[in-house]
Amino acid sequence: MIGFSNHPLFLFPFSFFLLNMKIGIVCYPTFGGSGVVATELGIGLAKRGHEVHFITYRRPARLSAFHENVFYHEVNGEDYPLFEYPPYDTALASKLVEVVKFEKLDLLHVHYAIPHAAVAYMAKKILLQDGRYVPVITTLHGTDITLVGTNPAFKPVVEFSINKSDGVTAVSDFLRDETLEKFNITTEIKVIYNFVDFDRFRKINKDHFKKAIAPNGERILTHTSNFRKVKRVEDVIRVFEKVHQHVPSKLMLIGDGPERRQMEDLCRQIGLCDEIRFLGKQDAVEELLAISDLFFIPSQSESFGLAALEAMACEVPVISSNAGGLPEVNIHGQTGFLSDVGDVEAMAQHAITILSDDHVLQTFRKNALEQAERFDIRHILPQYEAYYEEVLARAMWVED
Ligand code: GMT
Repeated sequence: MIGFSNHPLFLFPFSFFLLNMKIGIVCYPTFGGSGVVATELGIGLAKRGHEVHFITYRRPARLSAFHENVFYHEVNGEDYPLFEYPPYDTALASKLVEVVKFEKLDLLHVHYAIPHAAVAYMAKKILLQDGRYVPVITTLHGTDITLVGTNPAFKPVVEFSINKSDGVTAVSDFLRDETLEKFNITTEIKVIYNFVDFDRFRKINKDHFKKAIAPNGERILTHTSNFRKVKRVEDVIRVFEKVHQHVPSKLMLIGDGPERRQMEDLCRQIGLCDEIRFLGKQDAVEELLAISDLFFIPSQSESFGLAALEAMACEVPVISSNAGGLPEVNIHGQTGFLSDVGDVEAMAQHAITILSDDHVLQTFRKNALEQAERFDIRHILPQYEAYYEEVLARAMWVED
């Protein structure tokens, strides 16, 4: 730690102490949870008057409309016959240097540590040569720590770049603890939970949808994910198979990914193709949650479970595994039920308990909404703003 007064360079962020900041957001632009959180955060910050610059290789999925104060900078790497894999990290670092310099950004907030934290550190060092200090905040989302980050192919760089970030946040207590346990972390990790925007996720009347999916008033059970192994979509189908024997019901599977083909085969094998709808990727997930009676998230590992929170905001109770941060979101016996990973029998019993009685279902719906309100974007977003200010203030005193 050194004081700025005796530092050889002028390490001031561009507009320190201004209420409105210029923030660079780096994320994966795809349908994954980290990209969703990053995009919604950026849009929310822009609505509060900050200037937000998204820097990534494709326009983020939830950034389709025009938003005042929001800018998008696409990273275009040069292709060259020598490259088997175009060097995205280098192209991103160069883009960060350019955008920070010319847009006069106050800070960079990178989502998902790999490779963003290391790339941002490199950009920061390059900018430092010009006497510009851009603090970097890294938000850890989940598999960057729990699955991918601990792989020896990445671990030293992930650990180094977390420790070199000016601020680090994790999306649950579980993820913070897991990071401290699995890595040699020398910096503080602040927990800022995932959030939900109630302007978008709320129970709205979509009776015509409901009739199309469940023409005879069947209960509607829902799962959304990227159909990766970690999501255990097979458990969803196995649970549904059992529930369907007791409760007239339909299952909506939303999303797409590597497991989808096998899941379609499974539905054919068990003869439930007419009861299970594969809806693929959907932009308006909230409209489908609005007609749902129960949500499944039986993941092997889940640092928070944003999909569960979005369901709860639409008054949908949750049947989940007890993995990772899910117990911080879904409260056993109140907003839904939690079971050990893979315990299909228990999950089915819990689902039947909720679905068999209208009064029970209504109580769980009400509790789910109340719990979701704790994670309202209006509570969480100011936590990010306060943290940005804290990091900016601290950045003046930190050497690198
Ligand atoms: O791994 C994924 O499923 C996607 C991943 C991501 O980073 O894109 O999602 C993670 O981040 C979300 C937003 O913070 C969390 O709500 C999810 O729980 C988390 N997924 C896992 O931990 C598996």
